[in-house]
Amino acid sequence: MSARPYDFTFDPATTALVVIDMQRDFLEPGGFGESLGNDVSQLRSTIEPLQAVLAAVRAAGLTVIHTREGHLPDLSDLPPAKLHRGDAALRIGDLGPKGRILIRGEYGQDIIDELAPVDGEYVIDKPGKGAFYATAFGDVLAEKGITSLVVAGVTTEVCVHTTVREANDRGFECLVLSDCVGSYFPEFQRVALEMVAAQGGIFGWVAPSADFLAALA
Ligand code: TIU
Repeated sequence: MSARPYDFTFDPATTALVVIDMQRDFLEPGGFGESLGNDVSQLRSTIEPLQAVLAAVRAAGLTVIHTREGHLPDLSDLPPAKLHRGDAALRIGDLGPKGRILIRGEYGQDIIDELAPVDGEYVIDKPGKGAFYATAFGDVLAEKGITSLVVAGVTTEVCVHTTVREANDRGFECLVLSDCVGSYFPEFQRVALEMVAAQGGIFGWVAPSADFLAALA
Protein backbone atom coordinates (compact mmCIF):
# COMPACT_ATOMS: atom_id res chain seq x y z
CA MET A 1 0.00 0.00 0.00
CA SER A 2 0.98 3.65 -0.50
CA ALA A 3 2.60 5.22 2.59
CA ARG A 4 5.35 7.61 3.64
CA PRO A 5 8.31 7.34 3.19
CA TYR A 6 7.67 4.46 0.74
CA ASP A 7 5.16 1.65 0.18
CA PHE A 8 4.23 -0.45 3.23
CA THR A 9 3.71 -4.20 2.84
CA PHE A 10 1.77 -6.29 5.33
CA ASP A 11 0.20 -9.72 5.67
CA PRO A 12 -3.20 -9.52 7.43
CA ALA A 13 -2.44 -12.82 9.20
CA THR A 14 0.57 -11.34 11.00
CA THR A 15 -0.71 -7.78 11.43
CA ALA A 16 -2.50 -6.34 14.46
CA LEU A 17 -4.49 -3.13 14.73
CA VAL A 18 -3.37 -1.42 17.94
CA VAL A 19 -5.80 1.19 19.25
CA ILE A 20 -4.06 3.23 21.92
CA ASP A 21 -5.85 4.81 24.88
CA MET A 22 -9.13 5.94 23.23
CA GLN A 23 -10.45 6.47 26.75
CA ARG A 24 -12.94 8.92 28.22
CA ASP A 25 -10.06 10.15 30.38
CA PHE A 26 -8.38 11.57 27.26
CA LEU A 27 -11.31 12.34 24.92
CA GLU A 28 -14.07 13.62 27.19
CA PRO A 29 -14.34 16.54 29.63
CA GLY A 30 -13.72 15.88 33.32
CA GLY A 31 -10.89 13.37 32.86
CA PHE A 32 -7.12 13.15 33.02
CA GLY A 33 -6.47 14.96 29.72
CA GLU A 34 -8.54 17.97 30.71
CA SER A 35 -6.99 18.00 34.20
CA LEU A 36 -3.61 18.51 32.51
CA GLY A 37 -4.97 21.68 30.92
CA ASN A 38 -5.84 20.30 27.49
CA ASP A 39 -8.73 21.05 25.13
CA VAL A 40 -10.02 17.48 24.77
CA SER A 41 -12.15 18.34 21.72
CA GLN A 42 -8.88 18.34 19.72
CA LEU A 43 -8.87 14.53 19.69
CA ARG A 44 -12.41 13.89 18.48
CA SER A 45 -11.62 13.96 14.74
CA THR A 46 -9.95 10.55 15.18
CA ILE A 47 -13.17 8.78 16.18
CA GLU A 48 -15.00 8.55 12.85
CA PRO A 49 -12.07 7.30 10.73
CA LEU A 50 -11.13 4.86 13.46
CA GLN A 51 -14.67 3.46 13.51
CA ALA A 52 -14.33 2.72 9.78
CA VAL A 53 -10.92 1.10 10.30
CA LEU A 54 -12.23 -1.07 13.14
CA ALA A 55 -15.16 -2.22 11.01
CA ALA A 56 -12.88 -3.16 8.10
CA VAL A 57 -10.31 -4.88 10.28
CA ARG A 58 -13.00 -6.86 12.10
CA ALA A 59 -14.45 -7.98 8.75
CA ALA A 60 -10.97 -9.00 7.56
CA GLY A 61 -10.27 -10.94 10.76
CA LEU A 62 -7.13 -9.09 11.87
CA THR A 63 -6.01 -9.22 15.50
CA VAL A 64 -7.25 -6.14 17.39
CA ILE A 65 -5.58 -4.89 20.55
CA HIS A 66 -6.87 -1.92 22.55
CA THR A 67 -4.80 -0.33 25.29
CA ARG A 68 -5.86 1.75 28.28
CA GLU A 69 -3.55 3.88 30.40
CA GLY A 70 -4.43 3.57 34.08
CA HIS A 71 -3.47 2.61 37.58
CA LEU A 72 -4.55 0.20 40.27
CA PRO A 73 -7.04 1.59 42.82
CA ASP A 74 -4.37 1.51 45.56
CA LEU A 75 -1.94 3.43 43.29
CA SER A 76 0.74 0.80 43.92
CA ASP A 77 1.75 0.92 40.25
CA LEU A 78 1.91 4.72 40.11
CA PRO A 79 5.40 6.19 40.43
CA PRO A 80 5.45 9.29 42.68
CA ALA A 81 7.14 11.12 39.80
CA LYS A 82 3.99 10.64 37.69
CA LEU A 83 1.58 11.42 40.53
CA HIS A 84 3.25 14.69 41.53
CA ARG A 85 4.13 16.04 38.06
CA GLY A 86 2.50 19.37 37.22
CA ASP A 87 -0.03 21.45 39.10
CA ALA A 88 -3.35 19.87 38.10
CA ALA A 89 -6.39 20.57 40.28
CA LEU A 90 -7.35 16.89 39.91
CA ARG A 91 -4.54 14.36 40.16
CA ILE A 92 -4.46 10.64 39.30
CA GLY A 93 -6.66 8.82 41.83
CA ASP A 94 -8.71 11.92 42.74
CA LEU A 95 -12.47 11.73 42.29
CA GLY A 96 -13.66 13.53 39.14
CA PRO A 97 -17.06 13.71 37.45
CA LYS A 98 -16.43 10.38 35.66
CA GLY A 99 -14.90 8.53 38.61
CA ARG A 100 -11.36 8.47 39.96
CA ILE A 101 -8.94 9.98 37.47
CA LEU A 102 -7.05 7.35 35.41
CA ILE A 103 -7.92 4.46 37.74
CA ARG A 104 -8.64 1.01 36.31
CA GLY A 105 -12.29 0.00 36.55
CA GLU A 106 -13.57 3.59 36.68
CA TYR A 107 -16.03 4.83 34.04
CA GLY A 108 -13.69 7.60 32.89
CA GLN A 109 -10.78 5.23 32.42
CA ASP A 110 -12.68 2.99 30.00
CA ILE A 111 -12.76 3.21 26.21
CA ILE A 112 -15.29 5.59 24.65
CA ASP A 113 -18.60 4.04 23.59
CA GLU A 114 -17.97 4.77 19.89
CA LEU A 115 -14.94 2.45 19.86
CA ALA A 116 -15.91 -0.16 22.45
CA PRO A 117 -13.99 -3.45 22.08
CA VAL A 118 -15.95 -6.51 20.95
CA ASP A 119 -15.57 -10.16 21.92
CA GLY A 120 -12.27 -11.66 20.87
CA GLU A 121 -10.33 -8.38 21.04
CA TYR A 122 -7.55 -7.79 23.53
CA VAL A 123 -7.63 -4.97 26.07
CA ILE A 124 -4.24 -4.22 27.63
CA ASP A 125 -4.10 -2.04 30.74
CA LYS A 126 -0.81 -0.21 31.03
CA PRO A 127 0.61 2.01 33.76
CA GLY A 128 2.96 3.90 31.45
CA LYS A 129 2.87 5.70 28.16
CA GLY A 130 4.27 2.75 26.19
CA ALA A 131 2.23 -0.43 25.67
CA PHE A 132 5.11 -2.81 26.46
CA TYR A 133 6.17 -1.64 29.94
CA ALA A 134 4.67 -3.76 32.75
CA THR A 135 2.04 -5.40 30.48
CA ALA A 136 1.41 -8.61 28.54
CA PHE A 137 1.38 -6.70 25.21
CA GLY A 138 4.65 -8.24 23.97
CA ASP A 139 3.50 -11.72 24.99
CA VAL A 140 0.20 -11.35 23.11
CA LEU A 141 2.04 -10.23 19.96
CA ALA A 142 4.42 -13.19 20.22
CA GLU A 143 1.62 -15.67 20.91
CA LYS A 144 -0.33 -14.48 17.85
CA GLY A 145 2.76 -14.39 15.61
CA ILE A 146 2.30 -10.70 14.94
CA THR A 147 5.13 -8.91 13.09
CA SER A 148 3.41 -5.72 11.86
CA LEU A 149 1.42 -3.15 13.81
CA VAL A 150 -1.10 -0.70 12.39
CA VAL A 151 -1.29 1.97 15.05
CA ALA A 152 -4.09 4.38 15.96
CA GLY A 153 -5.13 6.28 19.07
CA VAL A 154 -4.05 9.11 21.34
CA THR A 155 -1.98 11.05 21.84
CA THR A 156 0.30 11.02 18.83
CA GLU A 157 3.42 12.41 20.46
CA VAL A 158 2.97 10.68 23.83
CA CYS A 159 1.51 7.15 24.02
CA VAL A 160 1.48 6.50 20.28
CA HIS A 161 5.11 7.58 19.87
CA THR A 162 6.34 5.73 22.95
CA THR A 163 4.66 2.53 21.77
CA VAL A 164 5.84 2.84 18.17
CA ARG A 165 9.42 3.59 19.21
CA GLU A 166 9.49 0.61 21.56
CA ALA A 167 7.85 -1.66 18.95
CA ASN A 168 10.38 -0.56 16.36
CA ASP A 169 13.26 -1.50 18.68
CA ARG A 170 11.66 -4.92 19.16
CA GLY A 171 11.59 -5.51 15.41
CA PHE A 172 7.96 -4.76 14.54
CA GLU A 173 7.03 -2.98 11.31
CA CYS A 174 4.76 -0.09 12.34
CA LEU A 175 2.30 1.86 10.21
CA VAL A 176 0.76 4.93 11.88
CA LEU A 177 -2.65 5.97 10.51
CA SER A 178 -2.36 9.75 10.28
CA ASP A 179 -6.07 10.59 10.62
CA CYS A 180 -6.65 7.99 13.37
CA VAL A 181 -4.07 9.43 15.78
CA GLY A 182 -4.63 12.70 17.60
CA SER A 183 -2.80 15.30 19.64
CA TYR A 184 -3.99 18.17 21.85
CA PHE A 185 -1.43 20.28 19.94
CA PRO A 186 -1.87 20.62 16.14
CA GLU A 187 1.80 21.47 15.67
CA PHE A 188 2.87 18.34 17.58
CA GLN A 189 0.53 16.22 15.45
CA ARG A 190 2.24 17.33 12.25
CA VAL A 191 5.77 17.04 13.55
CA ALA A 192 5.20 13.74 15.40
CA LEU A 193 4.01 12.13 12.17
CA GLU A 194 6.99 13.55 10.28
CA MET A 195 9.32 12.12 12.94
CA VAL A 196 8.06 8.58 12.33
CA ALA A 197 8.61 8.60 8.57
CA ALA A 198 11.72 10.82 8.36
CA GLN A 199 15.18 9.42 7.67
CA GLY A 200 13.85 6.62 5.46
CA GLY A 201 11.23 5.56 8.04
CA ILE A 202 13.31 5.78 11.20
CA PHE A 203 10.42 4.43 13.34
CA GLY A 204 8.03 3.22 10.63
CA TRP A 205 5.49 4.36 8.06
CA VAL A 206 2.66 6.91 7.96
CA ALA A 207 -0.47 6.84 5.80
CA PRO A 208 -4.06 8.07 5.91
CA SER A 209 -6.58 5.38 6.83
CA ALA A 210 -8.13 5.51 3.34
CA ASP A 211 -4.97 3.95 1.91
CA PHE A 212 -5.02 1.19 4.53
CA LEU A 213 -8.72 0.51 3.86
CA ALA A 214 -8.03 0.33 0.12
CA ALA A 215 -5.28 -2.24 0.72
CA LEU A 216 -7.54 -4.34 2.95
CA ALA A 217 -10.46 -4.32 0.51
N1 TIU B 1 -1.01 13.78 28.04
C1 TIU B 1 -0.96 13.16 26.88
O1 TIU B 1 -0.83 13.77 25.82
N2 TIU B 1 -1.05 11.81 26.81
C2 TIU B 1 -1.05 10.94 27.87
O2 TIU B 1 -0.86 11.30 29.01
N3 TIU B 1 -1.32 9.64 27.58
C3 TIU B 1 -1.51 9.15 26.30
O3 TIU B 1 -1.02 9.69 25.33
N4 TIU B 1 -2.32 8.11 26.18
